[in-house]
Amino acid sequence: MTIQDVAKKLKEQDNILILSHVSPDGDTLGSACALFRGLEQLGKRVSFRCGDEIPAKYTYLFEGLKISSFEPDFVVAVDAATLHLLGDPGKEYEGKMDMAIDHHISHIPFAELDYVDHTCAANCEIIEQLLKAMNVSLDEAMANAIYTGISTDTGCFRYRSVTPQTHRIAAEMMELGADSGTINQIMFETKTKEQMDAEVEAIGSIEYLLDGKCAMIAVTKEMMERTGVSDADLDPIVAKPRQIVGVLIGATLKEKNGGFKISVRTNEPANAYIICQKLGGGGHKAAGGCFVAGDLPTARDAFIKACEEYAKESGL
Ligand SMILES: [Mn+2]
Repeated sequence: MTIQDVAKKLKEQDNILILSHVSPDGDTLGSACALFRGLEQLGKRVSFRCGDEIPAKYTYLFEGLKISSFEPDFVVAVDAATLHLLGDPGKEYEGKMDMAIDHHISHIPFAELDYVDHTCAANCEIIEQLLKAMNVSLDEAMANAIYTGISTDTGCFRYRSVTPQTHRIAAEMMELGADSGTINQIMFETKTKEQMDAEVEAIGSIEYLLDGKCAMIAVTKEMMERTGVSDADLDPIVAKPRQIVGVLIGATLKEKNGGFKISVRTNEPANAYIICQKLGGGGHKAAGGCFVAGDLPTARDAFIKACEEYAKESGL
C-alpha cells in the first residue's frame, strides 16, 4: 500500500475518529492534530480520542479544535505500535479498527489497513506526506503539529533515526510558520520544580550492571507522590542513563499499574528492541519499552536477566 492509497481511502470517508496512544507524546498528538485539521479542511467530520489525559504542555496543538463525540464510520490510529497501546478506546474498537498509520519497526498489525513506514523518524513525517497526498493546503497550525512530532520523537534532532528527509520536512514546516524556538523550549528546556526534584531522586538511584555497560534508574509511585511529579513529566528522564560514558544500555524503571514500565535507550551497538522483546515489549534499535508486573525487585531482576541474556547472545 502506498501513501496515495492511504490518502484515497481517507478521502472516501466522512465521519472519522482519530486515536492517539496512551501516555501521549508529541508525535502521536502532533499526528492526530495535523490529520484532524487536514481532514476538516477537506470537509470531513472529525473527532479525536486518547485513553489518557493530555499533558498541559501540548495544549497549543489543540487550539481552535472542536472535539465533539459522534459515532464514527472510520477509525484511524496514529503512532500506535499495538492495539494495546490505544488503551480503552482501542479495546472499544478492537476488531473494528479501520486504519493504522505508524512508524515503529515493532508494529503489530491490528487494523484492516496498516500503513507502516519505519524509515520515518517520526510518525509526523508520514502525516506530512499523507496531507500532501490528500491535497490539503498545510497551514501554520498543522505545521506546528508536525514540527512538534518530529522534534519530540527525535530528541530535538539528535537521534540516529534522523534522516535528511526529517530535516527537510521540519524546515518546510518552519517555512509554513512553525514556531520551532518556542516549541523546542516548551519540550526540551522547561521543567516544573516537581520534575526537577523527581529527577534528582531518580538519578540518585542509579545502578551500574554488566561491568558498567548498563545503567539503571528507578522511579517508584511513592517517589512520584512525594515529589508531586506527573507521569508525563518523567518522560525526559529516560534519556539520562544512556548519556554516561561507556554505558550501552540505559534503563528507567517506572512504577505503573501494578508493575514497572521499563524504558530502554541504547548506544551502538546495543539493540533496545531485542532486549525489550524478551520481556514482551518492542520499539526501535535505540529506544524500546516493556512492562514487568510486580514489585521493584521483581522488575529489576527480570530486566537484568534480559540484559544478561542479550549480552551473551550478542557478545556485547
Ligand atoms: Mn512516534
